[in-house]
Amino acid sequence: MGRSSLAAALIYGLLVSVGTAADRLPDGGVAKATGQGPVQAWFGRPTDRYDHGILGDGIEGGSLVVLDHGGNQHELVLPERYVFEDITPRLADLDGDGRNEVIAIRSDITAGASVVVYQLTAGSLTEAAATAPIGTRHRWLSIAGIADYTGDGRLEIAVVKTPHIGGSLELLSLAGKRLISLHDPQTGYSTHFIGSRDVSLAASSDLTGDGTAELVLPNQARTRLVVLSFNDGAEVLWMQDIPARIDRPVRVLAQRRIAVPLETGETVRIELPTGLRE
Ligand SMILES: [Ca+2]
Ligand SMILES: [Ca+2]
Repeated sequence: MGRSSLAAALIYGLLVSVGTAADRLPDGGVAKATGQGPVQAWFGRPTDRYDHGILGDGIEGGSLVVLDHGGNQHELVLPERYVFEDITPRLADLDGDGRNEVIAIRSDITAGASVVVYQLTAGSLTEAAATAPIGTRHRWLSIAGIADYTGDGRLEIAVVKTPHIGGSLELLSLAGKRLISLHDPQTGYSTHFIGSRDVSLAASSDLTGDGTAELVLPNQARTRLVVLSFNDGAEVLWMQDIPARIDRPVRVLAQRRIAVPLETGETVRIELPTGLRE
């Protein structure tokens, strides 16, 4: 092969590789899980067709790619009206059948973001359930966490809708083909700020030792940390003002110990009081 045809082949190779499943979203990660069904998941076919760019750049996912427990790869390519306005998909067995679901943030270019759940059935990825889009383009939501927040042994999805303009926290449960909201929305929270590649600043962990996860998240101004329980309706267990805005995801270091990264570059360590709830 001569130099020019080699160069042409290289250029052709580059061209055909753009937007294929082999291309992972540049800043996206690979979710991994044990169990049956999808055990790895990532976003593919990067696209700039949605002019929103609140997750650090204007490049969003155009497809969802999974590896199943048998090592087979499957891809779901979104229609042009959607993008995955997300970084890394989440894998969790929401209905307790031993097979993982894939949970993602999908935005409709004209109607904004929704939570979507996919299942791998009969060798193909299919939509199991989705929330209605927020209703307006450029309106996003943050998947704040996935855990058993209610103590019934099933996982819920904690979501903060429109975290940049007055966040509204909802707890979603997969019920058949629907994602139902378990409580009245709780306002005043934010788990994302514009430009951050951290889709959620929140942490989900059993902080009280009762066997059920609590949600630890910032308030709307990101200057206060709040611990919420959903054991018996949404209940604020604890809150504390923070000396600067929360800048990166909070981390639970031990049952009552939390690390809170601030925009100043410092990380504040907080010891929760005993007796939040026994
Ligand atoms: Ca399942
Ligand atoms: Ca639950």
